[in-house]
Amino acid sequence: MYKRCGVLKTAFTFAAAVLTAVVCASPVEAKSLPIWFDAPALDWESEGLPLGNGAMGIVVTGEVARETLQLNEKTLWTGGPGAQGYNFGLPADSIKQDVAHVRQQITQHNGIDPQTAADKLGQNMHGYGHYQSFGELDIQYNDQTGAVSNYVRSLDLNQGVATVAYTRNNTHYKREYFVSYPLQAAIVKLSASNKQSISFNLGVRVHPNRTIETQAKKGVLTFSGKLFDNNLQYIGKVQIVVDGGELTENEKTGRIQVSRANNAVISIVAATNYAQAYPHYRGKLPVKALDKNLAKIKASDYSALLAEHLTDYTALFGRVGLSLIENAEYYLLAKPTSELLKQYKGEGSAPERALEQLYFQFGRYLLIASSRNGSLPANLQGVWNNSATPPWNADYHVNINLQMNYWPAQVTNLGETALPLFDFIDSLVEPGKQSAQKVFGARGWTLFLNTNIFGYTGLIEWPTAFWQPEAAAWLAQHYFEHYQFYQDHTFLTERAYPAMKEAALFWVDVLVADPNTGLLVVSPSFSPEQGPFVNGAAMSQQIVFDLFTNVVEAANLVGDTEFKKLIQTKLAKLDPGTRIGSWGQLQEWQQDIDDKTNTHRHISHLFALHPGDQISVQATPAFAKAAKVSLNARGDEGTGWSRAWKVNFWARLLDGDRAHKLLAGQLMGSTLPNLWDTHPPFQIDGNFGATAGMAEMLIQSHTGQITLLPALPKQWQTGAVTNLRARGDVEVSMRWANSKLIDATLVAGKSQPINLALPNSCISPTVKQQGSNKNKVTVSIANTAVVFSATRGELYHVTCSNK
Ligand code: FUC
Repeated sequence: MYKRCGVLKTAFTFAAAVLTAVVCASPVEAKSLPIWFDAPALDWESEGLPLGNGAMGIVVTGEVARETLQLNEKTLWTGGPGAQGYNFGLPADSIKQDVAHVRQQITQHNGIDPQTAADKLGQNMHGYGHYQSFGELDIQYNDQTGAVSNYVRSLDLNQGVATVAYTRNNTHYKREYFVSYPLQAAIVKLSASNKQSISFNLGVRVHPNRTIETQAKKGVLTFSGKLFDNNLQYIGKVQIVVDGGELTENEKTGRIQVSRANNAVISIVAATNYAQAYPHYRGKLPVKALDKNLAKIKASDYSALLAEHLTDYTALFGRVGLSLIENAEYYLLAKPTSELLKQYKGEGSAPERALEQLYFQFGRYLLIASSRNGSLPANLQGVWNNSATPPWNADYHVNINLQMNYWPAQVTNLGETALPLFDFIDSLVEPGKQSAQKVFGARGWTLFLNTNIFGYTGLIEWPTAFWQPEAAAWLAQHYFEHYQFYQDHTFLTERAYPAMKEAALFWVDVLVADPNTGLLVVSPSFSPEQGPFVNGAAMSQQIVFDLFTNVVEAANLVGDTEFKKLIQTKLAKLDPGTRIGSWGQLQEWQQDIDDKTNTHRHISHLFALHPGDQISVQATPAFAKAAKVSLNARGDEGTGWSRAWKVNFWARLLDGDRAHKLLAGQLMGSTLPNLWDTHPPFQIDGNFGATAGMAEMLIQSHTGQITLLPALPKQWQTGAVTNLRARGDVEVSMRWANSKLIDATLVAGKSQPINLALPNSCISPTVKQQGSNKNKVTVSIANTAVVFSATRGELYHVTCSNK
């Protein structure tokens, strides 16, 4: 499934960008893509360097004398079964009457306020829980005296490896960190320029909300226990293998002492007895699997462990290269990243373009590090959390946040990272059916504002956010998009369609005829996270429209004719949620009540523009114009994720300069020194949203055409990108200079007609099949649209002769 153009790193020599070169076929030497500091982190949140393998995460703060290495394992949560009062958020049966009552009140009063609705429908949360920090390694180094010089703490995105290096007492110390997906372990190597220089004392700390037993034996420190809240069991093992020196365990303190080793390899494995299985969510502690991994690590050379990690990691990360400036590495190495960020103004200078390039790839890096097959999906903080009570529980909010986490997955060619999302969605279907039944007496499945890892699909009490029954429909969009980008029919039939169909079934039962228009609407409906409870707010309608449209297409592909017909009938009667109001705006509600001065961070009524495809400049210009009016009124400020969403909106409106302005605003106003997005506080969705937005500036494929460089900002005059992905299972690489496309290469995973929309500056485009005797492919060219028939696996080279 993942093949074709070789690994191409980000540096790209523009001098060599001759027209005849094929981008895919010219890999350049791997260079580092670093986020770095010249000091240890003073603050975990803003200066820590994150590493992860989806299931586990560590944050490198790199203190010199006494290092705290913070650990995460994604299934360690309080709450859920076993926690007091946990009921999946399911309300009493009487709620069905309450829903009917609220619906009737809405119609009678033309909308009601959220507090009144929440008084009827809101529920107190019981036993919802929080994502937990797994613990901290406490490493006290013996070399405590003497000045420290040449300190560097860095994370190389090209390798997924972090390093801490410094000199003290004429010895150069180096610590190297990575989290291996193949071995499911975090690995740290401590080494030094002089022999016998590695001496330290290692222990663990955990939050006091759990029991802990520690045991130090045979070079392994085991810590295990149970969370008080829900009795979830956890176990962590820290194995130390030394070269030379002496290793002693202290049974009493549960610490391990290493003295005068030449180097040491510390490996950490961790697990809980959580299982992603409704309704109990418990399995067995996989102690044997942990021991097996530690044994493998012990039997291997460190270099082999690292090589295995690099092979695994670069296969994903290396797929897409972006170059916005020649020799970006030079600028990235010239100053610590936080300095580059401080000086950033979004003016397109060389260091700024290098930083943007880094920031784009950081989103891809974070997705690989926090979402790999077999783990839970990336939560509000990915996989990184150092608290027992993190903001918003570090959960899964589904009125934008979880969805935004996965926006870059398809277009930046990391489809595998979405697999945890699909496992998660599947695991929500069963409890979601209970909610659909309980709250609405409906078939299908649903959930509302937020969920945990224990199938919470019910309601909470927060008046201005709790009601969002469209969440399942929105999540189902990801299923269909994955199919569109990868064209995997088995995935569509076996995974995507069943969940999409159940989500649609819910709306077949729940939509009601609007008393004013007679059209089918969602009621009660609430536009996140403001305004009144109404019939048919724009976002509710647009999400259902998106789901139904996708289900019709999917039903057609899988041959479910009956259901397709049913949904088509519903679709014909559905209020599409797109109305233009008195000041030219796209209405957020059925009534024309939008306030021009409203700058709320949620821009829900533009769902149809992005991530939906109901509105586009090409197909629905009047609505696109109205969306622009709304977006201008909302302004260019916002929380981290809100700015990121706006990058995507402006890209879809084909306004690259404005998209860049939003991106610059995000870097200047919503980005921490370690490049994590801040809401505030740290919330990872904005990282993912911004990376997706940057990709959307370079390629779009939601209109049935593949549009190249649809929203290129003036700051990105020259650049190259490799192997972005378009719908239809097509990989696209491009180069451009003087803001004009030079050439592009395309490889399709299946034979199909390709419809390319080229930038206006591309005069007399040609298409050639690489390696073919034929000079040109049969193309039809109308204006700047190029249509040609692509054969599976063949490489097509498109060139422009730019004037
Ligand atoms: C939604 C947003 C908030 C925050 C929270 C986690 O409710 O409105 O801004 O991002 O999710």
